[in-house]
Amino acid sequence: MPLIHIPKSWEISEREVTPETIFMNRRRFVTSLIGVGLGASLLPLTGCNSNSESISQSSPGLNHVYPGLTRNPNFAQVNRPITEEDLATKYNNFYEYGGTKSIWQSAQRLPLDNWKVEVSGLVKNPRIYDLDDLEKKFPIEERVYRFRCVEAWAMVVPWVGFPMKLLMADVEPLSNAKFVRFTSFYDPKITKGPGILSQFYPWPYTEGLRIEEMANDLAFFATGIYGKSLPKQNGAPLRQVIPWKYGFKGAKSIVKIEFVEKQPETFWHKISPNEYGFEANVNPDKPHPRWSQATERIVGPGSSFSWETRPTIVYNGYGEYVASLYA
Ligand SMILES: Nc1nc2c(c(=O)[nH]1)N[C@H]1C(S)=C(S)[C@@H](COP(=O)(O)O)O[C@H]1N2
Ligand SMILES: [Mo]
Repeated sequence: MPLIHIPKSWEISEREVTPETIFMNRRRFVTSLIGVGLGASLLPLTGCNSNSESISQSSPGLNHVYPGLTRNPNFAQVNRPITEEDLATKYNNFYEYGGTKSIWQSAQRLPLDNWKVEVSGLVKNPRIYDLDDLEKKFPIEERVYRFRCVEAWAMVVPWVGFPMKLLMADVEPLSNAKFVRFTSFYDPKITKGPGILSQFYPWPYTEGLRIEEMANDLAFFATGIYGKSLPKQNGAPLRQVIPWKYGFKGAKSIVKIEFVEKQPETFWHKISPNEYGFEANVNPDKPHPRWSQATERIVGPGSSFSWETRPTIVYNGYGEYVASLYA
């Protein structure tokens, strides 16, 4: 008997079959496609992923285990169970590898050898780190955080990594550095995006923070999850984790970190500024233009149709750490 329920298309709400952005831009895409002689018949390529929401069963190859890892006691309790590893590593958003939640296999194309992270811009000490440098230089710890996607699903993930403020202390931002921009790995031969329409996306994926947000205790660079190095689909080898903001604020597979004076343009914000604001703090009272943010669904086994619904918490429950940033 199959354990996994494959939902029929009529069981899935509009927001689940519609990737984070396609809806708003459908007209623009149709216009562009007609312009290049392709036409609207291609739209379902990215507009529908109806049987890909359920999670398949075999495990991805996670490798390196962190020995002697300690969980930071300040970030150990979230009053919800930790999401099963097999779910957190099989239900992903990573548009470089496709427009559905089931990209974990195609994300294995991501090449990790000789990974370098360039930190540049308005800093006293520009640096190029490799992974070894990062894991030797910064104390690696575990933190359990709530994780909330703008699409109104939520998980609890045990991240492994180090606070962003330690990297800031190493590079020493100059006084005119007001923002930071994070850039994800991009190579059009490897990261093909969710079908033909993604040629109109502003690759590479970029995200940004205010410098004070980056300096907050909670802002974290993850190198692992569940006690092991990050699987490729979760953003190996280095990703941002900003638990009081929607998930899209956390760029995966980071290759560049730049300190800048002006608020940087970012991937989703450029595609649809009304839907994906730069600040993007989790807020039950501020609906997304296409859906309410008052509740969220807890990612579980089987179809998203059956997942538990809970009220959204302002700042995803982290107001005690971050509310003063927005006073
Ligand atoms: N480079 C890159 N980073 C990304 C994304 C992406 O498509 N590309 N998706 C974002 C979104 S919308 C979410 S919700 C999280 C998903 O992280 P997860 O797959 O580990 O749950 O990654 C974020 N970081
Ligand atoms: Mo997201």
